[in-house]
Amino acid sequence: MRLVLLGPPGSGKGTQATRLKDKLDIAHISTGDMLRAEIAAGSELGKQARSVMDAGNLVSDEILLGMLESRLAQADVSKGFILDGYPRNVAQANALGELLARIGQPLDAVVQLDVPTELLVERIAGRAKEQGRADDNPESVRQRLQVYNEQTAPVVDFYAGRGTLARVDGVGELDEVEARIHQAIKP
Ligand code: B4P
Repeated sequence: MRLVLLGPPGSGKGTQATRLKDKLDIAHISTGDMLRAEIAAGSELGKQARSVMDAGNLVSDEILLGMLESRLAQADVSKGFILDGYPRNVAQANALGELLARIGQPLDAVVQLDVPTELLVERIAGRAKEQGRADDNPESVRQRLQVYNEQTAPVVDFYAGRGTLARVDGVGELDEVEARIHQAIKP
């Protein structure tokens, strides 16, 4: 199974991807986690990404594509993968399509998690208290939501136009949302 999980910040992409990778025994590729690991390691890439992420903006397409290309070349990906956080704009969606065609691993499904904005803000505020993630402050969250509406929402239309999109209600208990995703991606 090769799956893309789409949704605004706080919609539960990371949360559900972690569950799905265990159940489906596939790789979980979170571009946000990969970038945070670069920051934690103090790499040059991490230094470039840090201020962009803290402000709630998107890191450059070029950096993301390079990162993704090397991740998709790793052995564990051959059993399938969930992409969590990529693509985040239409240029990334096109680049992903070309990359997957080149390596002969086309997508099986694209799932969009729908959650109302008030609930997104509430969930992220909850995580800010628990984990203190640098980009979970109110200003950055406002910017992340705006970036989502302007740049990532068109990606949903991109896949809807290709007939590969399933929309899933992301409101409810974690088990309920997970069950809806399994239902949506059933062959
Ligand atoms: P991400 O790490 O992808 O962060 P996110 O969009 O906020 O979603 P996340 O997956 O972490 O949260 P989730 O919804 O699971 O990106 C961070 C930054 O990295 C971006 O802003 C950007 O700068 C950069 N970046 C990443 N990918 C990029 C790309 N492709 N191009 C350019 N830049 C990129 O969960 C949020 C909270 O909700 C959690 O606390 C969770 O416990 C809670 N929650 C989840 N499901 C719930 C439910 N059903 N009920 C109640 N709470 C729930």
